[in-house]
Amino acid sequence: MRHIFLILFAAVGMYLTSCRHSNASADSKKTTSDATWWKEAIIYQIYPRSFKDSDGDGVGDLKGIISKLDYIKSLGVTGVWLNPIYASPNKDNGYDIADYQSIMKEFGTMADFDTLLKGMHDRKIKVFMDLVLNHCSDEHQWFKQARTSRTNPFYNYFHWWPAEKGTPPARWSHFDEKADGWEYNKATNSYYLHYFADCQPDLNWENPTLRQDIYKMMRFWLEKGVDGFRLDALAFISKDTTFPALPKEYNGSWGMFYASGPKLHDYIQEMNREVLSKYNVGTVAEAFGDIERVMKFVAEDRKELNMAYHFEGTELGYLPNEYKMPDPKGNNLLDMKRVYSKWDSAFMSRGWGTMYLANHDQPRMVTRWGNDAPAFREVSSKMLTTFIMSMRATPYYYYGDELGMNNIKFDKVEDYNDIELLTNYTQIKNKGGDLKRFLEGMKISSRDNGRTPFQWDSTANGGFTVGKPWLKVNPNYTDVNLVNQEKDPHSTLNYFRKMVELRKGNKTLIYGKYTLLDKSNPKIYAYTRELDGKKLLVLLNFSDANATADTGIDVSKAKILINNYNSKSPDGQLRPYEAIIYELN
Ligand code: TEU
Repeated sequence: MRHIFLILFAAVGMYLTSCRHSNASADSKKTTSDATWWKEAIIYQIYPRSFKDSDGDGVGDLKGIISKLDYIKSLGVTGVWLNPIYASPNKDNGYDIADYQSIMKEFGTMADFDTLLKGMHDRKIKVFMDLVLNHCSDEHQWFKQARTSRTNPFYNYFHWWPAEKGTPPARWSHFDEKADGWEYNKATNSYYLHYFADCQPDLNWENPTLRQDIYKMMRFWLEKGVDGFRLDALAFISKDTTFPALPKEYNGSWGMFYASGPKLHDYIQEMNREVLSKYNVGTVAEAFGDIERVMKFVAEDRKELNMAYHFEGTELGYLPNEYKMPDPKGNNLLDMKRVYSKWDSAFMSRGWGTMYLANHDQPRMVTRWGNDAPAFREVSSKMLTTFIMSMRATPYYYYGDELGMNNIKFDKVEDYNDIELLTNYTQIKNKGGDLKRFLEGMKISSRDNGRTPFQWDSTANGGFTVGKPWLKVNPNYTDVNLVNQEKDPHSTLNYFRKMVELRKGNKTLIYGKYTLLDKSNPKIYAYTRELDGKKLLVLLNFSDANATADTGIDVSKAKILINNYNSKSPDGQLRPYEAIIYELN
């Protein structure tokens, strides 16, 4: 949340060891012997709203996904994460859930879901559902009831501050124009808490009845056969319900405070005992915080969850104290190496990480981390794919990145849909801030850049819909589309498929020890992966110029496993955005 992550992660320096850190005893613990399917999985994230529209209403839907199951299978991925598909008024595109056990009407029906799940399973693809447990929609029956009276049994499903106690202690809200986390409700003469928009009231996890309802709902999906959950904003579910004034050390770092609820891990352990431990389920937490905190979600002995995101990588390259405003100096590869190496070493002996460069909260990876100029879009997309797929963490690969889809870069605020952008725009406008500068920055960082519809072919709207798409399709669909890329053996699409097969066939890429090389090279990210005597060398040129890696490794006799250029690399030099994986023995 906001720039606080930059502050959060600065605090973990002490925890770190050198990037070249090697810990033999820890390494030996992380071998294929503790393999589980979710460590070996390659997850493809689908934003259902933007994947494929089957009925012409301009919104993607489940039947649309069903019609593309063979395509998904053809990618070689082993799992799919669906962003929320539950009934929702869609103020935050499904992250405001009105009914956890029914399907959003724009997306279809429960029968469609069953067909989708079976279709995935028939193709040996696991399905991860997105679970939003910190808050629901103000249109959920629980809240509709709760807000009618203080004596309503659902009143305690939410957090309230009675007005007779005065104004509630300040809490910040992420999607609120006033940034105020409390909203007054007349019928109960009390304020309800919402860390996100005021239409997303926070659920009261203190209430055991609420918790049991949540667990029952989770069992409902698991009994249907879903294979995993991505747990949205989970770090925020526990609150100190005395609502003390924010402690000084959290002054400004709201997210860190929100992620420190006193009973957070009691709840997750209870969820594990009551639900997760009874199924072969994979779980991934949006687990905010530094390494110490994130580890609590996933350290095996704690019996909580399996995998965690860190946000430190995607927060790089922005100006401090300005939300998602790109630093004019651009990205600094040295920072990137430091962050990814640090998290690799954190997960070396405990827990398990995830590797992603994009998702529905991020812009397109090629624009942000590669180079979307025509000369480099394809090659830099392939290089980033190589990075994601060669790190020791489960890859989460975002739909459309296999085509090298890039940011749409809207000029006008009217083109945007995202509640986050629109809220921030209004805040800046109300303060008389520089809206032009804001919109320029958002061309790089806004979430809608990553939410434009999938580009299937060169027909109208990229073949996504025959209607009016809910969000504009990137006009480059006439060139950048699936049909074109299927025909081209060297397309970004076919490169992704190759990289998927390489990872699946190579335990070293999944479990092998990671060692950063040529640490201070500002252009090249180089590392080895080693397992059971096998050693791979990954070289990634993150720059638009030729560059030389100083790894001390002689590659003259090494076998090239993959290379994003179609011809052999000239000795000693990596071409712009070149990526090579060598097998060294
Ligand atoms: O995001 C969690 C979150 O804390 C957000 O502030 C996130 O950091 C921000 O969106 C980045 O731009 C999750 C979902 O991934 C997001 O799509 C939802 O909007 C949010 O929860 C509320 O449910």
